[in-house]
Amino acid sequence: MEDVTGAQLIAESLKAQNVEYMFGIVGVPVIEVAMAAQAAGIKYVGMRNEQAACYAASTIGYLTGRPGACLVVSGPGLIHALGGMANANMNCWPVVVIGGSSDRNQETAGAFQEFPQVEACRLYSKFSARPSSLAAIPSVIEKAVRTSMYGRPGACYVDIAGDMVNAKVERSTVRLVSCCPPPPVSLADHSAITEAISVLKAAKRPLVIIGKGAAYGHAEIALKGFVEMTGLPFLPTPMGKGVLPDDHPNCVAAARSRALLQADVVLLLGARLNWILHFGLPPRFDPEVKVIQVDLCAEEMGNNVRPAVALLGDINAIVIQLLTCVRKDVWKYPSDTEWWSTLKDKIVANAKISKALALQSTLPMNYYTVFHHVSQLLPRDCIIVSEGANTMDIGRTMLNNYLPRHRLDAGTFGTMGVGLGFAIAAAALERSEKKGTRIVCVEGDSAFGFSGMEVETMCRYNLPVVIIVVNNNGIYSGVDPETWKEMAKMGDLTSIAPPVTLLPEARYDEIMTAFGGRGFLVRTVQELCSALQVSLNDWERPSLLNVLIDPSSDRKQQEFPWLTRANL
Ligand code: TPP
Repeated sequence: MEDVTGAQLIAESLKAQNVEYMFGIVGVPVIEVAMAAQAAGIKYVGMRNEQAACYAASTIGYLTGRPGACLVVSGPGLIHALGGMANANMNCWPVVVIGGSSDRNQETAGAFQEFPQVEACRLYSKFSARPSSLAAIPSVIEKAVRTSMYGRPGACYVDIAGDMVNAKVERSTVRLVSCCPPPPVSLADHSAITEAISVLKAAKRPLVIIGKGAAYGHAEIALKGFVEMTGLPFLPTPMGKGVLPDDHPNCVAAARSRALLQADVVLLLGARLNWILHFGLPPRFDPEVKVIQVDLCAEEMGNNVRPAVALLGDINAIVIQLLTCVRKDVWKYPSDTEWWSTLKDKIVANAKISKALALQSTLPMNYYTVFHHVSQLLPRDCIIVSEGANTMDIGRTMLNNYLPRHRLDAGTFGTMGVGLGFAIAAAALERSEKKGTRIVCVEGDSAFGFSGMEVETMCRYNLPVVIIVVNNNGIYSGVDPETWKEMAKMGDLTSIAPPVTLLPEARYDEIMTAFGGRGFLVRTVQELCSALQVSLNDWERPSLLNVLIDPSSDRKQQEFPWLTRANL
């Protein structure tokens, strides 16, 4: 007869559900859970903050379609993870958080790190529960994994009381639940498909918007067929970038505002009409725009704009339905329309402005110069992780993606601090898949600071992430070292330093060298290119390029007043 502990049951249940990665921080009462996970064949990555651990675990969910696990201790450990759960839920990425909690016989007595964890997680998750016994663990874990993936994906929480971790039952009395299959695929109603095609055919200024739902739904092959067959212009959302390559002739990302403003029919694929798409409303959209909304979540239909046609179901399956329908009709949107000329003219004009800024040779460099040169050196198949305000916004327009699920950024929740956790998860996956994918993390200096200690995690596991900190000495902007010194002479900096400022020319590169990675201080184009080349050639350890730019560098002049910074 053999006994099995609560820790082992959690680990084996996760493994039975094909959960391959666990990110976390151990302590009482979960250290045995991490050890059991490794014994069960789950890869365990010890992180430096639970928030970053949860960002990492949810990235595994987004990239593979199966959740990663995040392991946290009770009270403060779980509370740190809530940020990651909220971010995953907002992004619709599957993740399962396992939280240790106080011993049951001490609950309400003021136990160590006691906190109402199951209740706290409800706001941040789709499912939050504590197994009532050791025997219930496998089914609760299966339900958490299944719920995280089915319907609209998101975060799930499983609580394990401290006294249950090392409690034992006879193995023969417990049954593991077999692996739950991927979510069932549902198709849109056939008549709605026909209607969608007739609305598209009647459009004068059609536009396809590709969201991260299309990336998550692996719709890339069908979408390529659909866009090429129909000849329609398309626009990716930030994480929809790469579902079709940014250099595809039908991509109108460089004319984004014009495309949104003047489109009369929008085919919305796996994207929500939230702040990222300006709610689908004027002044950013035509008030008469007809939206064909494709989403796997029924409740999403009609948010902010009533759709002309609602196609409910799996995005890949629906794009195949649409493609089958247009193939029968042999319909193509003409390439010589006024709409295409408007979009193409705008693309050329915008590219000219960006190029002029990129080729400025003054020092310190501006954002455009940095991104122009970085983009020349990045491999086409690299994963670009990006966060910051200007850094992310300008980076999105200057750094192309060519493959789906190869762009990870602050996302629907606009969360700063996600980058290093995302990069660690992507690098851990690359380590086992060995596809030769470089993970490049483009960070604002403020954004980097939120999870900066995770460079130790990268160094500890030899994860060869390349971090580029675009350092403008502040949040949105900063001041130069001389101005900072003058301010310090004038009085207490807490009274006079602009709240956006950070330490001028902070040596973020030395954080990386402190742990054994490569660090570079970069001021010129030449230094940038040589440091990036060296870093991209190193598969053994991480690198950090601390790129000092003009603290007053900004986005190029915007045509519309609403395009000045609003949200991030
Ligand atoms: N805290 C969190 C968790 N998320 C946020 N979005 C913010 C604060 C507010 N915020 C938006 S962007 C940003 C901050 C703090 C940082 C922008 O500075 P940086 O990363 O240096 O990029 P830059 O715009 O300077 O290029």
